[in-house]
Amino acid sequence: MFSNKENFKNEFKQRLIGKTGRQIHEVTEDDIYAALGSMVREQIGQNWAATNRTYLEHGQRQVYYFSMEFLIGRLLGNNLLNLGVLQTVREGLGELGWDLEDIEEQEADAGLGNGGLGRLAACFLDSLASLGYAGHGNGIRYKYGLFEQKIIDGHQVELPDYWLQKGNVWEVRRSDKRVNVRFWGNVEMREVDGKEVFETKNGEDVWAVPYDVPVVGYENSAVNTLRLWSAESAADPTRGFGSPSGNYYNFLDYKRSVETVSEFLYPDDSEYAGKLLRLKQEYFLCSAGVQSILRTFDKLRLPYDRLAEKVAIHINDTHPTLAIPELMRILMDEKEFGWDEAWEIVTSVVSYTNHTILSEALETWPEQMVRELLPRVYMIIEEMNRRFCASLLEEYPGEQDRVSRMAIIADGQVKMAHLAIHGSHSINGVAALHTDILKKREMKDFYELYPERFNNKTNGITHRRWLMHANPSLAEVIEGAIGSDWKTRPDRLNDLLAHADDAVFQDKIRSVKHTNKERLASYIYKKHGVTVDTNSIFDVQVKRLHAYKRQLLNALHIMDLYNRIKDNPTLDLTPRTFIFGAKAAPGYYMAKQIIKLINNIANTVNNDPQTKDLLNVFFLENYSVSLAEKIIPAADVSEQISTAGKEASGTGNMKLMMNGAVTVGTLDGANVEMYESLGDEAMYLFGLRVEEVEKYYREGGYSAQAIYHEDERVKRVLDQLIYPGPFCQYGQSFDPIYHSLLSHNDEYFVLRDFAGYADTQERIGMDYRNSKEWARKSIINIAKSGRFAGDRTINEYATEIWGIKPIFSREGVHGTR
Ligand code: 26Q
Repeated sequence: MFSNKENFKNEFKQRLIGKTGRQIHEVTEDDIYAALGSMVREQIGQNWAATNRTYLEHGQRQVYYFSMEFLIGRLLGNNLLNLGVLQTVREGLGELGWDLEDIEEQEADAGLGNGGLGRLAACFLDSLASLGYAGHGNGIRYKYGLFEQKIIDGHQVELPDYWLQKGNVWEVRRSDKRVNVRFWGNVEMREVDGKEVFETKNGEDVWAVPYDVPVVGYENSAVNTLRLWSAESAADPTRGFGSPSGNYYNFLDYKRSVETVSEFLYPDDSEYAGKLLRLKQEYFLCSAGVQSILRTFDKLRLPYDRLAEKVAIHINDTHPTLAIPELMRILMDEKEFGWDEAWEIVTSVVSYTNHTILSEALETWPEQMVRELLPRVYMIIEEMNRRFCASLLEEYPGEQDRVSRMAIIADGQVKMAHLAIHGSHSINGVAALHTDILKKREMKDFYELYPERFNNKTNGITHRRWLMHANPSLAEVIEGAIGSDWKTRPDRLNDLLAHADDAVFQDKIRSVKHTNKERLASYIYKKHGVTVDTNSIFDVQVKRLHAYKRQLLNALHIMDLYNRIKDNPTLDLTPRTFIFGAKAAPGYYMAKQIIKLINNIANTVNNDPQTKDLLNVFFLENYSVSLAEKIIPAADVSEQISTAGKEASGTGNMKLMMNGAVTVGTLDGANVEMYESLGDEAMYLFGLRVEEVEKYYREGGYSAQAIYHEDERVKRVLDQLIYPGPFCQYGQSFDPIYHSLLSHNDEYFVLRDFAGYADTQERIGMDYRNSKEWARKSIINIAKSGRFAGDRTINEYATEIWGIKPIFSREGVHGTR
């Protein structure tokens, strides 16, 4: 089908006509997308079946990555790239008069995630397949992904994201592989041959129906599976629905209520809220996933005590922790294992990644909710807790305090992190600093108990999507300089260092950046009707909106720049375009205020004749994977300015670095490791260090008020938050922001870091003028970004946590058992 351009064109035209029943000049871009998508899907299908057969025959351990989120974005372009037919298709379509990029735009983003954690899962799937590992995803097929964001009058408005509206060419519904998930009910115990046997009766049964999405490896013919579960009613409409007249409506109500389980993705809130439906979702994912894994394992006809040889389950944060008691339940209640043997199997199978430091975000569930919704699972958790506490008391005689701190159930809450740590053989953080904080502070007790379980796996991103696909012109320039080895060995990007001072190469890098900036500028023009100066610095902050990420620091600094220009219209500033993209959780009031503030700032600075040539601000609505692919290649400056100690890793920092943006950042998360590679010549550091932040928290001694009174510039911008003026017109005011900084003493040290940030930004503005030096910094960033490729990360997980080896390679399949 894709063997060469002519074949492709012929086959494609025929299908297009066959599929639409229209003549070639009548088809729409939608038709073209659908036809191309189904053709690519078919091509993948061949390899998909073969891959599954190979894995079964090979008999090696397979990894299942359990995650409530897979933020995969669009698949057409990436699948074409990984199949190795992108060029053929782009040219073929071009000759037929169509632009592949426009066709790609027809695909809805699969926005099944909030941000970093969900996107990481998607990057990992790409690396797993591309490195030839047998590693699959297990998630939920939400009918509605993360909300679509509109900005109306500067405010965020949320709309439902019905991404399946036009259908989804990539998924295959597998009704034959559905499994039953049971909620509620009561546990009955019987004695059979002197053994206690448990069964849940009168429960509510829900079908979990899998929709499989192929995950295509890069030019290695491997196709792994992302299995997404959808909830369907398992009830028989002819039975048990009240009075004869009420049956039908009762049934429909019931059906709808059951199907809400996979209806929508919960937005990540700043504080953890224990919602029943979310708990249902988590159990639904875990129970369906575990059952499906065991079915596959059954094909091997091996005893269950060998499960861990063949299966690894990795849980993405604590959200899928119920996989632990669920696997215990099945092993004991259905496979007749005793507690100790089952426990040994479970802990050998499961490993866990932590992604959060913020204690208010740690997941806990009311004990009673778990007991009622999942009675048998609750019994198992209770027994785990009993045994765990008893063993702790033995380990630490007399230390009742420590035991209470570490308990899995305490104060009427089930603590998911404790459950996850106790039930896993490996616990990892996502950047060196983060893992360190887990060991020394957040999970200190557990680290003392299980030191061998803790390890670090610094995050990484897929260079295939974030460089080769999102920034093809940069990929081409890189290839021109160092060949194409880096495409399968991203660490080889390092070879670019030899070209950092090469004036011709610098020119090429600059010109690629400029082209990308023009592309983004035309997007902005379409959206905002404003012409952007592409010679200005494109300064980008794109990420979820959170207080700790400090979009507010960036915003206050822009207000200050505005003030300085107004005071001195001839101020010598390098023109800048500040670009924001961020969704706020719908219930996160402060975050929404910050969005409104940024939009007010944009309105003022973009329209003031004195500032508009020096300062522009754009808040681009609906930040998503596909918008990221447009923004990131165009960035000159990358804002990674979280309060030190708060950002577990960050991954946007890596994407921007790989695309040649220069970071202004704090020593937080993976920035620390970026700085180790880049040093001061290629990265701009500022702000408090973690130890200083901790010291302030411990000892007090920070006064936001004092800074307000001492620093005139700070005082002025803060006053502008509440008094009528350029940023608060028509009686608006940002009281809550103002008070969070002054009355509540600025929890995230925005004011404390303000001066350092402003000075650093000033330096950036001046340095940017030296275009040779700037290009050099940019090249060093690209060169050193190989360390942050997901392939490196996945190889570490594979060898150090999962104990697996690649099965597919570009040369073929590795030896069978
Ligand atoms: C939990 C319960 C109920 C509803 C929502 C949630 C929920 C959902 C998503 C809680 C947290 C999240 C997402 C967290 C997240 O994205 N963390 C980020 O993970 C990245 C990948 O490791 C890191 O790079 C970031 O530093 C970290 O913030």
